[in-house]
Amino acid sequence: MNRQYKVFYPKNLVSFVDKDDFIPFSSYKSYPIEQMQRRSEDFLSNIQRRRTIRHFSDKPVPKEIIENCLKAAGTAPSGANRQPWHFSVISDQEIKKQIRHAAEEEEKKFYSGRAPDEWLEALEPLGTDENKPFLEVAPYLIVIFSEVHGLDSEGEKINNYYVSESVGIATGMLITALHNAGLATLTHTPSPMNFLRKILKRGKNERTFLILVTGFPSDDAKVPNITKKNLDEYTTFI
Ligand code: IYR
Repeated sequence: MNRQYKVFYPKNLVSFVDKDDFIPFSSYKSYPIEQMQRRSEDFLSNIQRRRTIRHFSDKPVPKEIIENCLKAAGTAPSGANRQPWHFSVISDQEIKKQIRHAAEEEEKKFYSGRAPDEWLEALEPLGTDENKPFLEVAPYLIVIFSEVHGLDSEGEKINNYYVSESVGIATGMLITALHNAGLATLTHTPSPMNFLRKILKRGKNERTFLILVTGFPSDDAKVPNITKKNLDEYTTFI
């Protein structure tokens, strides 16, 4: 069969590929079972050390490390391979300050009335409040946008599929890559987040997904004394 399918790539590059134009999966790497066992254990003990932190150092992080982690995120699977994400990476001190001020404005409203008491109670163990100094202190703020729909070269809408799932997966891979590189992160969601699209001059077809704050933890960083569920609490094998 030789049918041709229209395929949309990021940056609205439109091309035609042949449905039969599949290539061998030569990047696949297999390991002996014992090695697989060992690798899964090693990965588990590494990822179990990940914690969300709110106390960052201003120690600079080489841009190449961030770029590599973003490239790792960019390998994420996505609905129809539309890759409906955009990462705005902010190290500019002035923009960080603007973001902090705008976020704190929203958070003040959240903590002093907008959030129901029950939500504030749920947040108590995390010790969060309206002050967000980390938005200025951390060397990088990665603001993640979901592309609700794409645009072709004529400005016509291109559908994206499973956008939240796709952007969520890419974000998870980014968090994992940053942790693996030796950086700490905070997933921060000031609500509402519309101000970020304006400050960062993103298109109307994009929605702010979240801010990923990243850098080194400060020397005196503390984390809440909370635990994760056990496997049997969130899994059923059938
Ligand atoms: N956006 C607020 C509140 C907040 C909400 C949730 I759900 C959290 O897990 C943590 C915080 C803030 O960042 O303080």
